[in-house]
Amino acid sequence: MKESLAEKLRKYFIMGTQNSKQDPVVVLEEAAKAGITAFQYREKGDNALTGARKLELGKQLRQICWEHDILFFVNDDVDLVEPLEADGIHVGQDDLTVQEIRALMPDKIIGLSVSNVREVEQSPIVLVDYLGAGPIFRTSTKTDAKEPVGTAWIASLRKQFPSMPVVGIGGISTENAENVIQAGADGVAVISAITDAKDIKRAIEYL
Ligand code: TZP
Ligand code: MG
Repeated sequence: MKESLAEKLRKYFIMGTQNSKQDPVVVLEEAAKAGITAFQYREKGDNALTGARKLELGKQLRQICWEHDILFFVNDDVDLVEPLEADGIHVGQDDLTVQEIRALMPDKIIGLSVSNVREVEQSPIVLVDYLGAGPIFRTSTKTDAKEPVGTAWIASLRKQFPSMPVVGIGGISTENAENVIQAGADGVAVISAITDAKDIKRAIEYL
């Protein structure tokens, strides 16, 4: 890989079947052509795919990422990392611990969500490869999202961890993405800014 991890996290698209009225394969194809740099496969909620169907869709999405040199992450599901040959896994505070995942996968990229100082203090940051910071702005995509923390949280993490890749997440749009980068983030992680875009190509250009 020529670019650094931080550079490869610049435009980070997250999606599962719950996020898109269109076929996720079609949406990811379009997003990949338009220049996303990372992708996270995140099946969540009541109608989320499981088992063989989750794996099957994952393979299709994974293939697109290979073809376009896009980093491919799995959300939470450690059992899917090897079958999909994912580059890494992203976890939150309530998932399998970073210590457990690192022990299982010494060479995979691990991303961890942190929303406040307490979560940072209780996390083994040295075992993590990048941080997801948020929700930065209010979002209706994640029903159990915490209160927005604003771009100040990015600035705070950047100061505490000068060389740790940080991506902002939550309510990030073509209008406010620049503020997130200005605050010190290496990238923006988005769902609806892409899945709900009238023009995906244009949206990604402006992120
Ligand atoms: N984690 C924190 S906010 C969020 C996740 C997965 C949802 C982001 O969705 P959107 O549509 O980009 O606000
Ligand atoms: Mg999780």
